[in-house]
This record gives sequence, structure tokens and C-alpha cells, in this order.
Amino acid sequence: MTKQETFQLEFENHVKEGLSAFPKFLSSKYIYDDRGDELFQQIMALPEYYLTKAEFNIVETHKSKLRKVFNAHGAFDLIELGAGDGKKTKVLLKELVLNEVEFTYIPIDISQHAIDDLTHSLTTLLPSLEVQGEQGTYFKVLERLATYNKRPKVIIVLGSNIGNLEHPQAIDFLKKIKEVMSSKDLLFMGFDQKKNPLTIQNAYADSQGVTQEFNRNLLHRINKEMDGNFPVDNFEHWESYDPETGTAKSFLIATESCEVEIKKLQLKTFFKKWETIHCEISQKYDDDTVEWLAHQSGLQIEEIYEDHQKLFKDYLFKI
Ligand code: AVI
Repeated sequence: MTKQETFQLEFENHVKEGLSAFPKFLSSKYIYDDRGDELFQQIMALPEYYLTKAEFNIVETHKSKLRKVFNAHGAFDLIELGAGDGKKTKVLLKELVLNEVEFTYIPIDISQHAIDDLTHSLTTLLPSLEVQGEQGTYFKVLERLATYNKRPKVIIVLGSNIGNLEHPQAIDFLKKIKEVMSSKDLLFMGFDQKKNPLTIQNAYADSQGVTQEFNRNLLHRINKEMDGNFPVDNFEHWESYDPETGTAKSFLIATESCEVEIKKLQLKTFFKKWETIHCEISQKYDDDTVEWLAHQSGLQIEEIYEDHQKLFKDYLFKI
């Protein structure tokens, strides 16, 4: 079975499970086809979605410090998990290249398309940069790199992607990264912070409805790829941020009762009016919570970087 076929089967099993459950759920992991990627790019450009701008500010402000920290043990591999379009990373890469630091940039992404686009744009922007894109799941590639590459590793995970995982899965994710790290390696990771609840609520319930379309893409994908008949326009996006737990939750809510048939799965499922599908969590953190996650995973916080509006933080970890 190809990687694509395995992923598709996983998606189908997930849909079967999530739509047969009570309450119903679907994972935001499956939003990202080409249309989903494009909608996420639009989200990152929204005035309300402060995360990208804040992390960009962190990288821009602290780039020279980061260069020194990353380069502390000489030549290294800069490994990025979930590279995307690399807009924030490009600031770091430029800083390293302009200062003639010896390193190889290794972006890892599940999408070969994303890797190819990024590599292509870097060839023009920074011709002397050594790029070695790797397509695949993070941990398989990381394990392989840890076995064959003996230079110190700096692993970067930007964008608070960890926030889309519940705490136990986040710990699992950090533990897996920790397993491939040795004493000279570093992990640099973004964690969106708890703040005025309204700022968070607005970031995930934008006035242009892009986040709604982003979530609805799950239903479009089911209709297209599994021969489903979701009346997509009858599902509205609802965001609910809990300032106590720091969890922002996304739902799609049926505004009319309906029966949905998904032929490929031989599944019929009924929605009552106002019934929900839980689609995503976007966890917000504080230093204590990140400290706890690090402790649970066998990592130590070495340094914390913050943007000028105090919205977002990147943490530097070692083992
Ligand atoms: C990818 N991830 C970190 C985004 C977030 O903020 O949770 C996904 C997203 N969902 C709605 N808007 C953005």
C-alpha cells in the first residue's frame, strides 16, 4: 500500500468512528488537502490571527541570539517539522547564511508538494543554502536522520502546531522528539500563550468566515473522497475558548436536522438540529504548563523567547 493509500484508509476509519460516536467528532488533521492548505494560508494572513505575526516578530527580534545558540557546537543540521511555506523560517535561514554559518536545512513535511515549493523558492532567495528536503512522517525521518547524521541537530517546530494535540498526545510527541536528541541537540518550539480570552476567541472566529470554510473543508473532503452528501452550508462554525483550561475548541453545528449518507463507507448518520461535530482543539499555554509538558517528556527548558506584544512564546529545550 502506498503512503497515500494508508493515509486515505486512516481517514476513512476515522470518519466512520467519529460520525458514529456521541458526541460526534472529526480531526482537524484531515482538513489539509490543497484547498485546506490554501485556507490555512488565508487564515495566517487574517488580521485577527495574531499567532503568525507574533512568532514572526520573535524570530525577527531574536535572530542574532538564535544564530549564536544554534551554532554553539559548530556545524549543524537545522531540521524543521511541518515546514509549510517557511515564511518565518526564512528569516532565520537568511540570518544564518548571511553570517556564513555552516549548516544544512532539512525541512520535513508529509507533502512532497510543500517540500518542492519551499526548496524551489529557497534556490532563488538563498542560492548558497544547502537544502535537503525530506518527505514523510516526522518520526520516521527523524529516526533515520538520527542514525546517519552525526552533526548536532536543531529541531524547530513553529506555529504552535503542538496546540492541536491533547496533552497526552503532546507529551507523546515531545517524547518521540526527545528520543532522537543527544546532549548537543536543541528543540525550538512555538507555544501560543493564554491571554485576553476575546483575542483568542476572535482569532478562531474571524469576521470574514475563513475559519468556517477551513473547518467545512472536512465535510467537502468527505463528500468528494467518500461519496458523501453533507449539506455543507447547513453546518456553521462555532468557537469556544475556555480561559480556565486554555483550550479553544472548534465545532461545526447542524443548523437543520439532516440525514447524511457516505456511500463509500456504507454509513448513514443522522444529525438533530443544533447537533455538533467537534473538529479541533487549539491549546493555549503558560510557562507552568510548558514546564510540566517538558518534565513529563524528559526535556528541559533552556530559554524562552517572547514577542513584543506578549502574545506568543518560543521555547528552547535540551535533553
Ligand atoms: C495549525 N494550527 C496551529 C492552527 C491553530 O491555530 O490551531 C490551525 C487553525 N485552526 C483554526 N485556525 C487555525
